[in-house]
Amino acid sequence: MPNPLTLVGTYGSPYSLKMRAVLRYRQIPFRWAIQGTADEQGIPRPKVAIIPVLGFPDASGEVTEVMVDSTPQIARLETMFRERSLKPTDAGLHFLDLLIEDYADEWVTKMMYHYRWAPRESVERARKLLPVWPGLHATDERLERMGEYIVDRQVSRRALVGSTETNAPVIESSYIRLLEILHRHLEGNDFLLGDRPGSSDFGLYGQLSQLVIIEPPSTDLCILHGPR
Ligand SMILES: N[C@@H](CCC(=O)N[C@@H](CS)C(=O)NCC(=O)O)C(=O)O
Repeated sequence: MPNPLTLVGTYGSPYSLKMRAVLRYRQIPFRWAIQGTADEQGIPRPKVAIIPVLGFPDASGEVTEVMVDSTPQIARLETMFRERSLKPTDAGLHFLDLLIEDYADEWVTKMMYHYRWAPRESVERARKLLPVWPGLHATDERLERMGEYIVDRQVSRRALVGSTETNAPVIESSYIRLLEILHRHLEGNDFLLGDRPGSSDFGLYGQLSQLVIIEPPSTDLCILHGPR
């Protein structure tokens, strides 16, 4: 068996869960390294400090190359592994698959950020939950400080991501429309575009892994408008 890849990410990161699901579906051996823990030791830092980081080992198993950005990561995996490919064979479907993946990565992520960092109850939940994943053994005081740091940073970046009072109605109605479309579509289909998943399924899964499980307001909307 080849040396496993490494995926650095965390549970509150939609793109990390997207890539973790891709690796699992494709049955590619990998090691899951939680960002900010000792798991990350020895893994080179990427030029752009974002997660997930995909690490490639040399012949000895040491991670010597890393890359970020989930769409090119998926493309790279397509060149390395043949089995259980995500790429549709039909060119038209391939285009649609990439388009919907991009919609998930670039637009649905605004819904995710908005529902996590705008409603007070979500912010309070994230304040308690997010620090625990990298800090399971941290003291209560440290968890509190980390929660404070994360909340201050993320809430102050809301406008940068597009979550403003002006945009809120657009983001929120778009989320409900997505839920309703998925609810109807999944009644008769297992996947978005055929009988096996493509990149778009994983892109949407990553964002929804947060929206419909972690944040209370968006989870409630999901139950109301599209529980499938
Ligand atoms: N386009 C990237 C986006 C990755 C991304 O935005 N990751 C977030 C976490 S989910 C991040 O690392 N943000 C940097 C930060 O918060 O400093 C991808 O598809 O992987």
